Amino acid sequence: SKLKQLIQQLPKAELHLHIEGTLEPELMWRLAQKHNITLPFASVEAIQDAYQFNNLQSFLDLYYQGADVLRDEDDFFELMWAYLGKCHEQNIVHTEIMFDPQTHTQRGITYDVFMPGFARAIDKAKTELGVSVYLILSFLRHLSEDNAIETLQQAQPYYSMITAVGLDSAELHNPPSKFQGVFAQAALLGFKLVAHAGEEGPPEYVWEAINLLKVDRVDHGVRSIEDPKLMAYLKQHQVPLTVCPLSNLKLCVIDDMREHNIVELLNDGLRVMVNSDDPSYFGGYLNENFYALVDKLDLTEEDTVALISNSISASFLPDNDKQEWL
Ligand code: ES4
Ligand code: ZN
Repeated sequence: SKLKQLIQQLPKAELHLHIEGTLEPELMWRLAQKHNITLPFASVEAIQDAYQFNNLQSFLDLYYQGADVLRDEDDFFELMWAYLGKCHEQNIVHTEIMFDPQTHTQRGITYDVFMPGFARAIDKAKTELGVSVYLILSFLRHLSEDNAIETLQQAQPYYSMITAVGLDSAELHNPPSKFQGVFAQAALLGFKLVAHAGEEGPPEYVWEAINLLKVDRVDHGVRSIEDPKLMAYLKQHQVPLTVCPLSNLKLCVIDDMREHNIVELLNDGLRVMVNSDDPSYFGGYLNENFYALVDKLDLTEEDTVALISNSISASFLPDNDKQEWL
């Protein structure tokens, strides 16, 4: 359709993407063979068939298991290079990518393995594809704050590659308040701040991310709609919400895409945009997330342009660079 062509053609930014969530079954299979790892799957198709989730935790279990095939620098290069190629195909001109250091350090893979792999792919994408890339170091919230502090310290040789810190993994029972100390440290080091909140967790967690962690953006935040005072605050301060439609559907945050509240949030004046989160696991990259909205919601051309313009304006690019795309 004309609207889908517009979505494909417009220059876009992606602000909520976990690099470990771009690991396609084919690459997982190939890396398992390369490293002599026995997967609990009989084929690439069996991996794909296992991607049916009831909630966030049932997904995270497979996501951490999948990431175990990433062992050497070349693996991290290949993972990053494949995603940045997708960005080029989909006219994503700028992307702010989360990576989970603890997913790797916990199994003995150190920063000096994954960071040089990422750096090589990012440099190649800048020169060969013209894609602009920022990195967000994301802490696993099911682990302790002390472990997060140690993880931030271990990243020190790579601070110049990192724009922001984030907070992901199991939201329920791991509120933002648990990470106040490490976020304060990261702010002092000059990092921008983001946190997942209001995905499965209540609006109170969004308030904590804003008031205690002092985040610049909220990842997901779709449950904010349950709290009118919070909605008024998000509108007044134009706090960006990085919404992920196919993710919300696959993790049963909603039962049907026709129930998704992204258009309501947009029409209420909130700064929302579309993102793919973990595209390999949730069945689509950025454009497919837009197409799902076009197919199931009454998304207008005006809505589409507003969502895409929000993706640029809510990025951490300097104002001069944003202007080029707005
Ligand atoms: C995640 Cl969808 C989602 N939520 C929380 N943590 C995550 N890590 C990777 N994807
Ligand atoms: Zn996420």
